[in-house]
Amino acid sequence: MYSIHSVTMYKHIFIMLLGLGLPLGTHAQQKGNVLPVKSTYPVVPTDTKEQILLKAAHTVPTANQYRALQNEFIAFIHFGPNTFTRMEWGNGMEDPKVFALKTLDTDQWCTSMKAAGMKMVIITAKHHDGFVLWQSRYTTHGIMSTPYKDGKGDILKELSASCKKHGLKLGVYLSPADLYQIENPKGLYGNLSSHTERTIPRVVPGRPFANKTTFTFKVDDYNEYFLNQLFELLTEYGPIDEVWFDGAHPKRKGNQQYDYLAWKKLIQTLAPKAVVFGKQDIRWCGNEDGATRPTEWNVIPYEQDPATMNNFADLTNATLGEREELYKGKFLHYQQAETNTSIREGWFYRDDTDQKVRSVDDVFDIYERSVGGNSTFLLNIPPNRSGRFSDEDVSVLAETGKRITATYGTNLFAKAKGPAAVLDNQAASFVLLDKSPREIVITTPAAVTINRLVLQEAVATHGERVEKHAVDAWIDGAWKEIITSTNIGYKRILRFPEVKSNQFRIRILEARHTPAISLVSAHYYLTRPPQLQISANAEGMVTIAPKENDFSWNPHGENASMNINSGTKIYYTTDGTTPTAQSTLYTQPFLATKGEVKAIAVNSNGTGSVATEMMGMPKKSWKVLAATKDTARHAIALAMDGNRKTYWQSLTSPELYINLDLGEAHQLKGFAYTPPARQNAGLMQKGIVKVSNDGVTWKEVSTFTFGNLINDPTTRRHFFTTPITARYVQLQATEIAGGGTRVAIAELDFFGD
Ligand code: FUL
Repeated sequence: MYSIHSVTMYKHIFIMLLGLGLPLGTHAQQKGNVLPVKSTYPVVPTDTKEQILLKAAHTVPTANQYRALQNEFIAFIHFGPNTFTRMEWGNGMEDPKVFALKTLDTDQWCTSMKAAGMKMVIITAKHHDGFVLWQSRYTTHGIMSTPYKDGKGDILKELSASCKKHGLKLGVYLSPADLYQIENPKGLYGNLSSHTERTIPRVVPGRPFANKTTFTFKVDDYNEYFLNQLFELLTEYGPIDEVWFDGAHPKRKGNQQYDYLAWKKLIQTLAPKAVVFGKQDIRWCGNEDGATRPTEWNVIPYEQDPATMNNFADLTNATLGEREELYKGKFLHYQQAETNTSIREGWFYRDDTDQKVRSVDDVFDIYERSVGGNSTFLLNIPPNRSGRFSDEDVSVLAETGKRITATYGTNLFAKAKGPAAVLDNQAASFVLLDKSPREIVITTPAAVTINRLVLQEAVATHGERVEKHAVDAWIDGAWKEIITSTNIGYKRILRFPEVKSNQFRIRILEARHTPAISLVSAHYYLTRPPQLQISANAEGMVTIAPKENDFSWNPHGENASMNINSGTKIYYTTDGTTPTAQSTLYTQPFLATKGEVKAIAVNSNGTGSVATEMMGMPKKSWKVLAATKDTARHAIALAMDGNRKTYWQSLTSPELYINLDLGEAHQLKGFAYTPPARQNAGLMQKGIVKVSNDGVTWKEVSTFTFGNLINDPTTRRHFFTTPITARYVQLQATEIAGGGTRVAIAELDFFGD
């Protein structure tokens, strides 16, 4: 049961909640609130758990934070000397001329970002190496000392102009860590200068500022340098909507401290609409992988008042913001998470051959988990050495944008009946679930098929309150629960196998206070039968799952295709016949130690291609009799652990071999060699197979050749002309791809009887 409200409908004078002993406020109150809303709530020692929870339920984003939440999907640009040196972290001693940029197309960046549906771009104006991308008055270590436009170029100016043209907001990353200022003899970082009064901006003859604001701060040399640069960035490049302070430090010096409160004063004066990342406004989600917490709370406990804090630690614990955590806080503070990761393996561009790009499935999945998980998705796209986004990145952005529009651009509840305040697509209107049962029923004029539901709470006026909820669909004359989930907050995207109905019900199962729901919309994601991958562990248990993206930088551990294509069914055969929807339904790993497993993925939009894998015999009773000595990190057991991501790598040796005891005699038809996918030292290009009956005397039975392993490091199979019966087998590498004197095996399989 609910009542419908809009922010202007109810203006009550706050009445103290008797019994709770909470402070009397005089603010105009929203219906559904029993306390004034604040972005930071102090907790007093006498507060009970209930009072703390109530305060948490009245902790809301500031106007700036709320605008930032509404951006949802934003871009990151890492660009600088590292783009040319192919490093992830520079050392600050690079000659600026290594930044050999000849062309730059910031319009192309913006067009691509817009196509993805991004609303803002944050650029590394200065990364840890200290090189600046703009025409700073306060250093020569930057774009002014490069050949680009004869030292007159200004990347930030070009980007800012493109952002205006394409309607994107702009943010700046200014690294507090500064290796140039550490390493150069006249560097200011950690130079032990004293804190004295300094006027910001420092006057530079012949380079006046149009903005005449000045500040006086008692700071040291490096903080003055930093403030001067912030002044330039915040006054000369149009409105800046986010200032990004990274916490990483490749090196430190002189116990350099940062006077963040001075930086904050400057930011709040010059860019009053900007949010600050890494400080009071926005926090790091805790990883760079694109991993998300299943429940992301934006109301966070603090030991001190964030308004006066100078240092903000990273908050990486999984239970952040849960009830038990809140009870420990001295302040409750609204601080949203940004889920930041890169579209490429690494933050900086390296190349278009080895550096992999995330698949569309992966980016779309992270989008749904982050934006639909109460956080903002900050995706890095590193421009290449021609000053452009590479083609693959452009196409992934475009395709992701298409999927977002195709899915979320159409609301299948547009013509539905139900509480108007949640169906009107207006964030300001909401439904208060202040009576039992706390539920919302929505009826569509005709049945709709959906597999996504979007829910939003009125966080700006009522904070985040829902802790647990469920969705039902009316099917065959009864309510059927289709999904349950935890919090909602700014936005929750629910994903479930498709369901067809004309009636849906949202039930709030647990909440911190009266829930205020501002939006419910329904969507259909066109699922695509994913490409499948069949794999077996050392015991021969076979798993069939959507193929994982070949992207090995900071793995997030999610199976993107599985996540976004829920409702897909997998069917398989083990007798070599082509599987159909009538074949065995895959529900759990099964044993198969010979022959071929074939599988298909089927959903309402079709059938995917057939995946085939030849199954090897179980490896659990194998023993290594002798082999070339292995490296400590890549032990020989990794060649037979059923995991193709791990590998054996030997030391260099004139003899590269492995002698195996298969436990008992088998009739062997052949073997499969899976080389390591990610490193190419030791790939077996040619070799000999020998067998033995005692493990001592060996007889050569076959030779093999595998071509093009470096470019195509996929599993290779070799079959013997006639089956061989043996208990002991030796594989000897006689030629390594690209030369070399070590051998590497990710997985070895023998095909037997
Ligand atoms: C990290 C930095 O060290 C990386 O280079 C990158 O800028 C990333 C976004 O933040 O802390």
